[in-house]
Amino acid sequence: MAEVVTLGETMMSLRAEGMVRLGTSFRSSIAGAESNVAIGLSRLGHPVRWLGRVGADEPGALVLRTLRAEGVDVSTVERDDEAPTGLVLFEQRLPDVTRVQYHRAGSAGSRLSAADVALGGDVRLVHLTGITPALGDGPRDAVERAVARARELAATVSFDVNHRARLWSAADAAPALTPIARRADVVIGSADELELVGGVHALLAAGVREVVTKLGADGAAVTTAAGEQRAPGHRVPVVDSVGAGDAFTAGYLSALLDGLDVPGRLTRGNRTGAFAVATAGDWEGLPTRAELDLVALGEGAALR
Ligand code: KDG
Repeated sequence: MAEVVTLGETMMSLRAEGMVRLGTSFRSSIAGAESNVAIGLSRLGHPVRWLGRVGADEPGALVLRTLRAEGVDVSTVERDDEAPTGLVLFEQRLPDVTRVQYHRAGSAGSRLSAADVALGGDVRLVHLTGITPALGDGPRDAVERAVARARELAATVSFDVNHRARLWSAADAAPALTPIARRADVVIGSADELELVGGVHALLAAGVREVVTKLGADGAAVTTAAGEQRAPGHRVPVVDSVGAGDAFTAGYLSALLDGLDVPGRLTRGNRTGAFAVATAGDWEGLPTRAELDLVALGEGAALR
């Protein structure tokens, strides 16, 4: 039984080793904000299920094989033989600046619907992001259904705003994402994203229990009815910052599931975020539970 359920679109990713327009080689992997969080939670020992649609094609097989290998339950994923698995191209121009190009319009992932959302049993946490509603009416209904079902099961709902400007404008995203954010227990986002869904104080007034502001290299802040607490991030060499936000979210939610207090949640989130920044790939560098403390060892520490 999964303790955590998350849903969304996971694509095949192609990471350019040089520049696409000059001709280059690519490393293939998978990418998806929610499945990144699922892998992060799984590596930290939490039973987690990812729900979505992939094509009945080889990229779809790569998505499922990778998630299975990471211990994520994909037993309820639909293989859609009428649409392909989505594709995302990553082209890193600077350590901290990656050009992202999607080839996902009409993908299997964008054909997710409320009927695909089966939640029951021992689920304690349902994790959703603002990417899914950007994919179309069906995915938006699936998110609505997941929130409603989580409420019936008394499961915690976490919502990462994750505004993707390449998918929709802020003007379109705000009215769609604000009602979802207001119904969540935990809302996570950058300062700009939290403004997009009404701002920290409006979210708390609407009944959100905690609002987590991701501050990049400066760490994160959590605001609850009791006030704000902050924790600085770890200074690590930036290899690839894509996926760092999902890594932070996985660490934060893991600590929440473990019953840690706000400082403990921030500490774990900042650690998992640091691993992601210091490693290439969306999710490949995410730590296991045994590795979590390595960040605190400091420079030059050797594992013997
Ligand atoms: O958070 C990293 C994601 O941006 C990446 O995995 C791709 O899910 C993705 C998206 O839709 O942008």
